Amino acid sequence: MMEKTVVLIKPDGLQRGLVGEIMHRFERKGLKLVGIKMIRLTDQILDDWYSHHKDKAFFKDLKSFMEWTPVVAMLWQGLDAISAVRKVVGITKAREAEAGSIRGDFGMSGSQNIIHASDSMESAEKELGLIFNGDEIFDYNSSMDLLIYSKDEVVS
Ligand code: 3AN
Repeated sequence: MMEKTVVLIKPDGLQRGLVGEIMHRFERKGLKLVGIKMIRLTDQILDDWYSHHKDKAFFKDLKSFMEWTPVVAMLWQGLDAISAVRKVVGITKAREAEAGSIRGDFGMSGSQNIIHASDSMESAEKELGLIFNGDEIFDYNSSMDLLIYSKDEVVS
């Protein structure tokens, strides 16, 4: 299914100068960039964003970490993009993440783990709504589509 997924380059990724490297990986993978902006996350956004973590001991630290600097928010589109992007990102604890993934190649921490990616259709929809306005999401044809997908995949 053609999906959109939300990726955030977290404050540590921005500070470490990994923005270009991370975008390059998604571009080479064949995902299509349909939204991008820099945004400073607020308590209000993060309470909603991480509502599943609100009772965890690390919640307060997680919020202040995410508010440390602006983040780079991106919307990537592709066939089954949510799971494809999660594979490129790697598992939460970066020091155990598979080599070749972003966290596996660039991180050691389970909290300062460089990047966020939506983990389900529901979270992708929720996160998209928290970050992007309708006019910040772009639908366009890319000539790459015909190289990246077969004809029957492109129409699916
Ligand atoms: P992921 O980002 O891999 O989807 P989640 O949704 O379980 O992982 O966690 C969201 C964020 O919360 C993580 N990216 C990380 O920054 C932080 N986090 C998760 N688990 C822990 C933990 N045990 N200790 C500290 N921070 C954590």
